[in-house]
Order: sequence, then structure tokens, then C-alpha cells
Amino acid sequence: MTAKRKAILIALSEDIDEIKALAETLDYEIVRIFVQKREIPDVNTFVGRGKVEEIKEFLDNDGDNIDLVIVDGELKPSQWFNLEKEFGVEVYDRLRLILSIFEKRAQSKEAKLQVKLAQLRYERPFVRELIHRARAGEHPGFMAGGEYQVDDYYEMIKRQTKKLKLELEKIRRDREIRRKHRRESGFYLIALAGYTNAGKSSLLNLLTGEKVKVEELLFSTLSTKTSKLKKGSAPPILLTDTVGFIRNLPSWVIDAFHSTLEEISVADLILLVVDISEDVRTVREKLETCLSELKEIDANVPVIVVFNKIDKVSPEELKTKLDSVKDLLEGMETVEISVKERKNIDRLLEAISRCLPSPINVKMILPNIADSHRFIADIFDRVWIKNIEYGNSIKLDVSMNPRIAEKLLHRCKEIGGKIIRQDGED
Ligand SMILES: Nc1nc2c(ncn2[C@@H]2O[C@H](COP(=O)(O)OP(=O)(O)OP(=O)(O)O)[C@@H](O)[C@H]2O)c(=O)[nH]1
Ligand SMILES: [Mg+2]
Repeated sequence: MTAKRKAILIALSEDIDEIKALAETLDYEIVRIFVQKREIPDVNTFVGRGKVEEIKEFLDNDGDNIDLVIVDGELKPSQWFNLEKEFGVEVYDRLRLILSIFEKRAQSKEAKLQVKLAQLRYERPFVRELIHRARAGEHPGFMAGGEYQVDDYYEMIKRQTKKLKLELEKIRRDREIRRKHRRESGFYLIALAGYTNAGKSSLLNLLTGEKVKVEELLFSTLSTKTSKLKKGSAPPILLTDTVGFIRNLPSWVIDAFHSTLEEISVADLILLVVDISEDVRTVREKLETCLSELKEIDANVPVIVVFNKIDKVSPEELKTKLDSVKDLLEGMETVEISVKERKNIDRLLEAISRCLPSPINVKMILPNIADSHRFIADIFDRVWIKNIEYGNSIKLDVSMNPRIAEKLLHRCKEIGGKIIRQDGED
């Protein structure tokens, strides 16, 4: 194994757990942390002059093997330029760190294109800054060689962005077709959503028997994965794993993953997975981020909040934590589980069947003709056929997802069938 790369961290508060986890996910070891408590970053150098000098001194003395300076916040291009110039070491802000993790994690073609698009969008103002500096006669940072190359690079960014958007458009159309197919399939669609590292993929694996990658690191999942629930139900349930949420992402990054997140908005039910083992404040903050992102996606879909990892907390602690977030969850069903110890999974499954739209039970009488046989063959996989009797006419007793009911009942009438609704009637 190669030695871990080393980084130092600059932050404006002591709340650095997440940025540390992000750095570790990218294989950096944080060897020194510089905190300057302040509300607003310094306009020129993010932290004040004194702190910059202190960091420079550290880098002069022990900084030989420091590969990266990580800033826990968002850097303006000019701040970034100044800091790299002062330190002579590469400087990443939080978003650049996250995008690098995405880059490392992206497996599918779509994920790779989405990440590349977000990276180009991220780089644009920074390249603009370099052009500006070069024109003003300042030597650009070591990222670029000179004015000509930088100008050229800017044009390349624009061209590449356009090309990527077109390619993504194509993939999205294919995905749309697959999704439409799934919706029309009559299966119940459940989406797993939640903060990164909450245990979404672990839960998917447990419920479906899949083997999606599960890790202590952040953003293990960057592509969606859909599979069928092991437990038999009618209609069958498809569960989709999605990209984790994280706080303070600009909307254009979320947009880049739009099609992935669309899986959430078309679901019949969302399981919002929350890691309840973290401290109360973190649990609350992350839950707030998730709820506001769900709102952003405009998913008008019922939600079950699944508090996971209860094996790591005492019953008293669990109660205190649940009480402290109650006000955020009005009207939402909640279940506390441990995927690791398989605790309360039956309760979760009960809640799922309670919250999914009830199937519609219908009796149909169809003429015994070729059209009807075709119709039955077509709906065979999409509805639950409870009984079927062939005679002069065909008597069908079925149960179906309300989402597809209208269309199927319409078809039934078209071929001369009669419908006797049992439930779901207005
Ligand atoms: N103690 C405990 N750990 C769990 C539980 N469920 C998941 N984990 C651990 O939590 C970590 C994250 O799990 P994942 O399933 O990868 O989480 P995720 O939400 O899919 O994360 P991303 O895909 O990275 O957004 C892993 O180390 C799991 O082993 C649980 O019930 N108890
Ligand atoms: Mg995952």
C-alpha cells in the first residue's frame, strides 16, 4: 500500500467532522488543523493575515510532505488564487473536495458525465480569474502555463460542456424510457433517500439480497441501483438506491445529478434513511438537509423516516434524539431499525405496506375473444391475478397498483369488457 497523502485543514469553526470524513474518503490524512473562529471569511485570503502567516510558517518548517491545503468552506476564485500563491501548495475548497470524491467514485457512464459537467461548471470562474490575472500581468498560478493556454482552456471548457450536455440528454432519454417502463409495469416503486453514509445501500442489500458496495466512506453510491424486494408482495416492490445528500451543495451540483434524483420523485414511497447514532445536533442538521432536498426535488411522495443504526445507541439516548427531531416530522411515519443487527426490519416492512397506496381490487368480465387473450397476456406480469375462469366469457379477479388502474380499466372497456369494482371506488 502506498502511504496516505497528507493535507492540512483550514476551518472557521471547530465543527470539522464532516470535512475530515470527506478528506479521508479521498485518502488524505489531515496532519494539522488551523481553526480561526470567525463569522465571515476574509475577502482576500479566507482567514486573516495572521493565520496565513502562521500556516506559511508551518509549511516552511514541516510542510515538505504536505500535498494539499483543504479549506472548509467555499473559496472565491481570488481567495483561492491568493492562497495558492502564498502557500505554494494546491488548495481545495469543500466543493472541489466533494467533486473529486465524485470523480473517484463515478462508475457508470452517466455518473462520469454528470461529474465532469459539474467539474467544468466549478472550474469556470477559477479559469476566468486566471485569465484576468494573466491579462493584468500577474503570473498565473501553477495550474496553467500562461495567457494563451488559459484562454484556450476556457474555450475548451465551453465546448466540452456543450458536448457533455448533449451526451447526458441522450442517456436521460434512455433512462426515461426505462423508468416509464417500470412505472407502467405496475410494480410499486420505493426510493431510498438520505444523507451520505446513513446506510441506504446496506438496507437495499438486506431487503433485496443485492450486493451494492457498502463502506464507512462517503458517497459510496453515485449511481442508482434498482432491484426487487425479496419479500413477496402483490404488486411486487422495486427498491431504488440513490446518491446521498450532503449539506451546502450549490443547486447546479444537485442539478447535475438531476436524473438520478428523479428516481425519487417518481416513486410511490420514499424511505428516508437517517443515521441516528450521531450526536443530536448532527442528526437534526442532516435531517433538515434531507427534508429540504426532498422539497427541492419536489417529490410529492409519502415518506417513511427510517432511523438506522440503533445498535449504536441506548434506548434512553434513542428516545431523547427522536424527541428532539419530532417537530420536523409532522405527519410522517417513522421506524427505528438496525440493518446491522436486523432489528425491527419486520416493523419496517409493515410500515411499507401500510404506506404504499392500497392496491385496487377489480372483477372484470371479458368476452372470450383474441383481444381479451392478448390483454390478459399483457397484464399478466403487471397485476396480481387472484382468479381467472374461462367460459363463454372470461371472469377475472385482479388486484393492481392504482397507478396503472385507470389505463388498464380503459383497455378492458375498449375490448368490450365489463368492470365490477370491489374497492378503490370513489
Ligand atoms: N452500526 C451500524 N452500522 C451500519 C448500519 N447500517 C449501515 N451501517 C454502516 O454504515 C456505513 C455506511 O453504509 P452504506 O450502506 O454504505 O451507506 P449509504 O447511505 O449507502 O452511503 P453512501 O452511498 O456513501 O451515500 C457502512 O460502514 C455500514 O456498514 C447499522 O444498522 N448499524
Ligand atoms: Mg450507498
